[in-house]
Amino acid sequence: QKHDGAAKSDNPNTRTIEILQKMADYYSKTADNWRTVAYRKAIATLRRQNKKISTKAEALAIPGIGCRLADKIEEIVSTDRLRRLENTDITPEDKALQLFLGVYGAGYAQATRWVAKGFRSLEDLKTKAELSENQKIGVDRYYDFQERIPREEVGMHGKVVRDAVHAVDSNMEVIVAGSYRRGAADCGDIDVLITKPTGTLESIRILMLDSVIPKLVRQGFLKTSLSVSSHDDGSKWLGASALLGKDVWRRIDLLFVPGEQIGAALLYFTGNDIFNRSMRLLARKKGMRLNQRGLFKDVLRGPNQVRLTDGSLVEGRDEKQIFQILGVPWRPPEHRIC
Ligand code: DCP
Ligand code: MG
Ligand code: MN
Repeated sequence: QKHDGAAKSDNPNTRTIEILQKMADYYSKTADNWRTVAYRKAIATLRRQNKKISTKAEALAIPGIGCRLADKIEEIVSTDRLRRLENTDITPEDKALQLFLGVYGAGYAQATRWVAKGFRSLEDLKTKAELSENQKIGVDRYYDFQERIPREEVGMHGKVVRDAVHAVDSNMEVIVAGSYRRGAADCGDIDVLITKPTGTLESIRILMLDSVIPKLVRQGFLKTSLSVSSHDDGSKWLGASALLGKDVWRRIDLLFVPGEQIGAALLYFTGNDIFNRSMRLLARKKGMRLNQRGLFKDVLRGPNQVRLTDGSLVEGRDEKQIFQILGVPWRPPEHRIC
């Protein structure tokens, strides 16, 4: 499902990677984070091999690939498929669960509850379930949100936002991050960072919420907002957008970033999530802390690694500096898939 720039078709393990990717996609939909991470790590490792891995023993010899994954790799290579993916005895409940997991705003717990109540189709949800506002939109626009967005269209949504922002302040910057910045051929959503070198979060938020967003709504580009959970700090606006004359809604995230945090925000919102996890871990090993607001030092930790203080800001504005301070060679966005 993911088609990031670094996928190499001349890799001898392409077919294995393709099938493992399907497994990873399946597990990520079932919210099985542990397996998703294991599969994605194995895929990244296989991408780096320049000879074909055919047997369990060969797979096991590679650090980061455990016993069960090694079994699966051998099965894929010798049979050109993976039974686990083609489970023939999929029950109607399984099918409904898979369907409901695709509803925007519905997690694993919610999807399971719907199945338990006897719902089996989107029509069932529409007519019989009590849906939140977000879930209603998620059901109505189910197939829109499921579709991958071609790279070119992501760029066009970015441009609409950029033009509207520049119309009120030409010193603002609008950067499309996420998988788009990593060079992906298609994206799951549109992640837009909105910043200004001298701007505070408050000033950017006021400008966006009072002026730019209402204008984009009137223009017919922004279709709806999707409410954010209660622990939102006011630094984002999530919703849906559509290009003029096209009735296909895309998920769009507008992220408001103070100028002094743009480097850390770029790093975070470019991802991917696994790469971010490894960078955060590295910072921690060096006694620092990395998040979307900055790189911090002198973070005091108590028993069980519980953080006692925020520490002091080391770098937030410059993405390259953050790599340098962490002692990591610069990696262009296209190479940030783990
Ligand atoms: N992110 C993260 N951890 C998460 C979710 C997100 O570190 N649990 C960061 C890394 C992501 C970025 O935010 O790259 C944007 O999140 P998306 O969910 O939009 O993911 P991508 O843009 O990478 O992929 P997609 O094409 O599916 O949108
Ligand atoms: Mg994205
Ligand atoms: Mn996003």
